[in-house]
Amino acid sequence: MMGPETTMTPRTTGKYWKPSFLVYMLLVLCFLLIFIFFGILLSKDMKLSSEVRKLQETSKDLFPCGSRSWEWEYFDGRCYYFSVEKATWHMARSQCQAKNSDLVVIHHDAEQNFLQYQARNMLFWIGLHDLKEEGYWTWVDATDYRTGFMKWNRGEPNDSQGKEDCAMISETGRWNDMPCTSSAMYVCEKPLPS
Ligand code: 2F8
Ligand code: CA
Repeated sequence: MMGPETTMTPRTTGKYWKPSFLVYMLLVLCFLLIFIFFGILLSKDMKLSSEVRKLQETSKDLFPCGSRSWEWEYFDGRCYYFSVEKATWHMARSQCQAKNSDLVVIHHDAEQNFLQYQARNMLFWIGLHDLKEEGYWTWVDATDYRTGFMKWNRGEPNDSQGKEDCAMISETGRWNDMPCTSSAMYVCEKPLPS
C-alpha cells in the first residue's frame, strides 16, 4: 500500500517552482550578457566610424585630389593626370573629358616646371592646337594664346611637312607641334574636387 506521500505529484510538492525560477534567472542573465555584448560592439563601431571620419579629414589635406584617386597629382590648386597609355591628340582629349577634365592648359613657368619634371623627358599631349586655322594656336579653354605663356622648343612650332597641328611636351620638356594623329601620352587637368 502506498501512503499519501508517495502518491503526491511534483506540482503539488512545488518541485517545478525552483527549476523554472532558475531558468528564468538564467534567461535574464543571458539577455543581459547579449545586451552588454552588443552594446560593446556598437560603441566600438561608433569609435571606428569616428576614427575613419577623422582619417578622411586628414587625407583631404594630404591628398587634395582625392585619397582614392591616386593617379591624380596635386599642384598649386589643381589636379593633373599623367596617362600611362598613348593616344592620338583627339583620343587623349576624349579620355580627359571622360575623367571630367580636359587636356592641360599651361599658364606659367611654375606649372611648366612641374609638368616638365613629371614628364621625365617623355612625350605628353597638351591642350594646345591650331586645327581651325594654320598658325592660329588655341588653348582648349578660353585662355588667350597670344598674350599667354609659351615654352616652345627653338624653331617650333614649325608645322613640319604641313601636318603638325597639335602641341606636346617634347623630350626637352619644352613644346613641339606634331601631327595630331601621332601617338603620345597625355596630361589631363581639372580643378580641385569640391
Ligand atoms: O617628328 C616630327 C618632328 O621631328 C623633329 O623633331 C624630332 C622636328 N624638329 C626639328 O626639326 C628641330 C619637329 O619639329 C617635328 O615635329
Ligand atoms: Ca614641330
